[in-house]
Order: sequence, then structure tokens, then C-alpha cells
Amino acid sequence: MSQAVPISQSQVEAYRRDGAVLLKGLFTDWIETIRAGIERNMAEPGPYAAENLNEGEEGRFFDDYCNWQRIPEFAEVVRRSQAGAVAAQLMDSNEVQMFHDHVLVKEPGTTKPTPWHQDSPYYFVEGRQTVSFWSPVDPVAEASLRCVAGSHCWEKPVLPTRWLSEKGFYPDAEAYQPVPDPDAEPDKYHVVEWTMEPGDAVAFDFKTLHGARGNLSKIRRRAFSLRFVGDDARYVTRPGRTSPPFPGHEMKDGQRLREDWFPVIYPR
Ligand SMILES: O=C(O)CCC(=O)C(=O)O
Repeated sequence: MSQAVPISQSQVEAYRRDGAVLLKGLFTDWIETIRAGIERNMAEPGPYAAENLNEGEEGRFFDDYCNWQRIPEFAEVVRRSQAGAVAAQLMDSNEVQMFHDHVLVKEPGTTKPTPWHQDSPYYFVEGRQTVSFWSPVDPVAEASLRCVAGSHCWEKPVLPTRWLSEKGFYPDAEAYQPVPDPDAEPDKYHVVEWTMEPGDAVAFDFKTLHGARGNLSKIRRRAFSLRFVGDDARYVTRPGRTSPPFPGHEMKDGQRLREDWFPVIYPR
């Protein structure tokens, strides 16, 4: 790897073992840029923007994804931050391709938890080399990301569901294990979570089971996420429309993600 990056071997080992690791200060230099990008994103939402509360639920839970190419602040973070170099190190990959960005904002007093889920079943990509960075731009304690250590190694994927209706995402529920409730079985599942400062990041595998509590604090919980894939990641057809869908991508099973849509951002 040509570029020095600010993570230790023990963090890489924790990532591979647990499928999740805290990286203090990974985006500290980019906090204001990310905040500005989130404001722009919320003022000008894209086609996938969603409000994730049912009628009567309190607060606001906004999310949107796949905007980095039209939001200059996000493009700058993707291209100029250390994220690509760190992703290469965590995944042990020569190259890093940008998959997509995601903004998740829970306003103060939002009771709704983010349901436990693995990202991988929603995505049209499979591979050992995948990583998401989840970074808050507000201090966060209870509403932080929560990950189940070791779940990235589970054989059977967890049933993907729709966040609003909690219905299955695809028709073939038998192909999946039911969504576990790690809080109900604390002896069985080891949940890792951290109190985080703005600009800290949790790096986690696309297969890591994760979720988050509601935001009952008095401050916003604005989070920015970047998702990357490495050398071995390949396009795979899922049993229905994926999330994100990337309509018209024209990729076939076994292909690398097309570089004109998913550019190699590391090495630069
Ligand atoms: O921010 C949250 O509440 C959940 C984040 C998440 O699920 C993700 O980044 O994949």
C-alpha cells in the first residue's frame, strides 16, 4: 500500500474479527464540509429520499442516498479524505471503488429505532472486500450505530425488510434467517457500540448486522455514510429490485461494478 494511513494493525484485526471497528477522528477535517453537504441534501433531496416514520411516530427520520456526484461537498470527501486509503487497508484490497453515499438524520425526540439489518442482502454486490463508514457530525451516545460482532461471518443472510412497513424486501423469505433481536438475547449476541464525537467513524462490513436506537436526546443526530468495495466484489442479481437500485446499470452476474458509475477512488 503506497499511502500512510492513520489506522493500526490492531484496528485492522478488530475489523476482520468483529466486522466493525471504531476509527476515532477519521473525518474530523471534513466535519464542516459534511454538515454543509447534509444541509444541501436535505434542501434538495434526490429521488430516493425518504421520511421513515409512520403516522403518529414522533420526531423526524430522514434518509437519502446516491447523491455524492451531485453534491460537491460529498464528492470532495469521497475524493480527498483518507476514507479510500483506510478502506483499502481494512479490506486488504489494491483498489477501492466507490459504491454510494447515505445520509441518515434523526432529529431530537425521534423514538423510532433503525431496525436490525445487514446491508449486503439489499445490495447487488457480493464479495469479501466491502466496507461502510458511518460517521456522525453531532456528538452521539444512545443513538449511535450498534453492530453485532462476528455477524459478518454468518452463513445465512438475515431477512431484509422495509424500514417503514417492516415487510420482507424480497419474495423468498426462506432464503434468509429471521431478523434476530440481540437485545432480547444478550448472551447470544455481542453488540458493540461507541459514544462518538463528530468526525469519528465506525467501519463495518456489508454483512455485519447493525441498527440504532431512536434519538431521544436534545440534539440532532446527523450521520453520513460512505460505502466502498474492493478487488473481489462482483455484481450479483438479487430476487427483486435492490436498494439502491441504480436503474439501467446493465451489469451481469460476476462482473466487477462498472467503473464509469462506481469509480476507483483509491489509488487516486
Ligand atoms: O444511521 C442509522 O440509524 C443506521 C445506519 C445504517 O443502517 C447504515 O449506515 O447502514
